[in-house]
Amino acid sequence: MTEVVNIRHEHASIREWEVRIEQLLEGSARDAAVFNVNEDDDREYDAIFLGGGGGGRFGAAYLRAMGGRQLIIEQWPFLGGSCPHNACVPHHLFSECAAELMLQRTMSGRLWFRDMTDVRASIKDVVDVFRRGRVGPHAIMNYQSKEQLDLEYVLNARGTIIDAHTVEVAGRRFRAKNLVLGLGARAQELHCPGADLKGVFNYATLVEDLDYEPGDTVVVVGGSKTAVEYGCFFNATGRRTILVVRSQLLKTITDDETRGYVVDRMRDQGVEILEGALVDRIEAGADGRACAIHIKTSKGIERIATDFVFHALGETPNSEMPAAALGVKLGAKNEVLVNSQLQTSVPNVYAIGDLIGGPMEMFKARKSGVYAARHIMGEAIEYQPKAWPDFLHTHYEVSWMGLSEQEARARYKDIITIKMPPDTPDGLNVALPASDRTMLYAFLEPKMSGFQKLILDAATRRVVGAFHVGYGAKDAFQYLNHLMKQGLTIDQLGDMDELFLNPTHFIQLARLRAGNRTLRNL
Ligand code: KPC
Repeated sequence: MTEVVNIRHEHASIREWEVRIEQLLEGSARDAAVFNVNEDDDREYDAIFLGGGGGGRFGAAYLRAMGGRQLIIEQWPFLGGSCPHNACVPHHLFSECAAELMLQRTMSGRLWFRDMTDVRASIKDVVDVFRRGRVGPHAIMNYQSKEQLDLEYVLNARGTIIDAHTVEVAGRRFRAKNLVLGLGARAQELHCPGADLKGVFNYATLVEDLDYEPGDTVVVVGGSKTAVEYGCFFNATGRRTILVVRSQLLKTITDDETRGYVVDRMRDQGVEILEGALVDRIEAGADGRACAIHIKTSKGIERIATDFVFHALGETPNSEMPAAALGVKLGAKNEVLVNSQLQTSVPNVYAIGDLIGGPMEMFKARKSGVYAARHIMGEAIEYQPKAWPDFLHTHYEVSWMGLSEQEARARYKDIITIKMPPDTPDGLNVALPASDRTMLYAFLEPKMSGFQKLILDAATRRVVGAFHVGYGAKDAFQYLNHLMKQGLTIDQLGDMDELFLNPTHFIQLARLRAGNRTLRNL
């Protein structure tokens, strides 16, 4: 029988939330449902948000801010969903380690940098750092949602959909005018003999289950963002890292030249990339843990000894319950189908976030939640994720927006590019770009100092695409993308005020060319 505690009139600090969440996750209170429900409010709920990840939390917050009444029901003992628990936050931690380790290895023995020749960083230590620290962000989510956003929620108990207006949780039924489904997605399974062995991980099981130090060879299955992000971290720790990719690595970077720079630098770091390769089976050792993986390529089957296999094959929406309970229509990838008001095929039932399919990104989760809330509260809205800026991490941060050079050439008659390093006989071996956190590379290993490219339509002088490999440009791309959609020209870009060398050189390079009546490459 689930114990129920209503904390509505308690006001725990962030630190007190950390302790409570630890108890709820692992300790004495594991089975207690946490109710933060306003028993004094007799209004009907405008919406129950089933799932308190980024979508549910932002949607609920917006609806509350607009004067509505909401309830979030979340099976984990914290809000924020997979982001702080096993997805974005650990990925960013690991990617920061990858960047830091690449710098230390590149500078090894120079300046103040220690000799890194025989240094192998512990994967388990970093995972443990995350595991110990993640209740911090969890606690902030619960505190902020209750004390600052005045949200109602039920945590640590699974909600069951009864009908389009009713959810049961911890033995109690809640009714609302609308239901907003934000049930998220889960890692797709690897299907091959041995896939369930100890030593085979995905992004979620890695941070829950890793209880040994992986050996000197890591095999990553997949060619997506997640595969690359985790693979580059494993590589940076000092392990042989092999990426097994069914088709082509990082197809998501649409600009060939940028993708080439990114993949070449990964190879320089020693990442081995097997394209056109499939997993045949994973072999168990005497201890029951994976001891080798068999890879099928055009050359036949290759056996690679490893005690650590990581797979990243995409995500499957958690649509089973709403499909069974409500009959919401699903798409080909099990995503809940919604219109541009986030409405499902069932009246008064909305769906948001990863549950509605790609892009499974935080901005879409949060925005779709907010747009659903606005529609529920009577606003005429339309939302479809399109033309968003994007990024991934290798050992670098890679950011992009708009059209690749090839796409732009197919669409426009006359395309101009502005690049750093420029096309000169010296190739990449010049000390530019010299930007945020690439200054040491620029001076000591110029080839590694990044790559930047701006793509312009000469006729309108408009920016139609931009690509950046380095650090610190993600923030700029959030705003640049917005400006590009409003018709940003080279003249407007060149008239901005750059801060030092700038995370991107685009402002000053644009200024150098903006005086040309007929634009030219740079
Ligand atoms: C702590 C942090 O910003 C990462 S977790 C974000 C979850 S949420 O704010 O609900 O999107």
